[in-house]
Amino acid sequence: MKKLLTALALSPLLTVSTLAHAQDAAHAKGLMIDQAWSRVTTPTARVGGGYLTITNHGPHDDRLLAVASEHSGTAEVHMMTMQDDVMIMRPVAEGLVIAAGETLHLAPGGFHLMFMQLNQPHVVDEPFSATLTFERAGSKDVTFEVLSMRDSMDRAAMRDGHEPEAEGHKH
Ligand SMILES: [Cu+2]
Repeated sequence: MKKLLTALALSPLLTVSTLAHAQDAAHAKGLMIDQAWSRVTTPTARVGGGYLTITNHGPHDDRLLAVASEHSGTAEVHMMTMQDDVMIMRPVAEGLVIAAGETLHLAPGGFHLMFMQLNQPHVVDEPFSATLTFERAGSKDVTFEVLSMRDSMDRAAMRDGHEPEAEGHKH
């Protein structure tokens, strides 16, 4: 990071045009990602979930195609469904559609990200990052906070009853 800052400082023209371009891209593509979180895992866990809210402010539907992170060998977009009275989860085959103008919540019990072949556990207050690849918006880096079991239950319960705008209080 220090190297990058030095390089940018030495070339002010590059800095300005690069930042302006990045901002244009973020607005033009119209996807907003927030409230990315996960829950703590046991130290030897091989899988962990990822939850977030995606809002598509753009005029076109978009699609979440892929997920990758350094702390997992593979990662997938999953959905939970009932099969013969048992909750099962399976990969979303053709990518997860975020329709134009819609907000999609990935939350426990529904759509979620599944980080697999973990090479390190999810530890409370140690955020991790992942790269989400969208059909139109391209790749986006997202930081996931890691909540304790208790806090994650609160977060999941909040999701059931309220839109994000109503979540005024913090724990
Ligand atoms: Cu899953």
